[in-house]
Amino acid sequence: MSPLTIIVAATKANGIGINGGLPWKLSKELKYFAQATTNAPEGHQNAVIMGRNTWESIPKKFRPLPRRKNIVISTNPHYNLDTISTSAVLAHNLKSALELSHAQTPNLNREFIIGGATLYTEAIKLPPSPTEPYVDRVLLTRILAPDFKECDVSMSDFLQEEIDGKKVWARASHKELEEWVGFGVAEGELEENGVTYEFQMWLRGV
Ligand code: FOL
Repeated sequence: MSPLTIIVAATKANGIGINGGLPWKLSKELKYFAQATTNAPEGHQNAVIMGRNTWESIPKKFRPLPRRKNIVISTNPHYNLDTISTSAVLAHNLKSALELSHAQTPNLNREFIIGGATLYTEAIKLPPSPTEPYVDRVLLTRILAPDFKECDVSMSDFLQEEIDGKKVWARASHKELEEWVGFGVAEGELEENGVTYEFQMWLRGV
């Protein structure tokens, strides 16, 4: 079964959002998000799977995110995506979202879980299986400074999880990150509007 990738930008304390949006304005970081989630071999397309709050956090004029199948999860059976585009579809739970992703995306390449906190937590809990989808990779943009202590949404600290005293997640090299995303990525500490951050990739070890 196809692996899933989480993509997220988070502070060192795992803050990811405030007031229904992102805590920072990092245009190059968002370009990286767009490129990493869009890039696919000729004739193929990726899917981005998100919770309803994340869908609503994307400015109306930018959604559905172009050149990607957008799958939005809401448990509300009457939720209206409010778009005429067929590239956005509604699912009512993660399992059906993954089924829809395959059913609705001919030439499906990769599937990304793009948030928010509730969906990250649910996706990370899918147990590794040879036949069922599970998260084996995290594209993390670590926001190094400032702290953004005012964040009102945080992701769980799953990268620090241990089983039998052994870390579940291991950081990959920058070269591995570039090879996987398929384009050149700035390395080390980057700066935009006084915010410093770093592009990282983490892989499930066990
Ligand atoms: N992961 C990372 N690394 N950074 C993020 O900002 C991020 N944001 C979300 C999920 N994972 C992330 C959820 N929030 C857009 C806006 C908010 C958002 C996700 C995407 C958005 O407007 N994306 C456009 C913008 C491209 C651009 O400005 O160049 C896109 O086409 O992807």
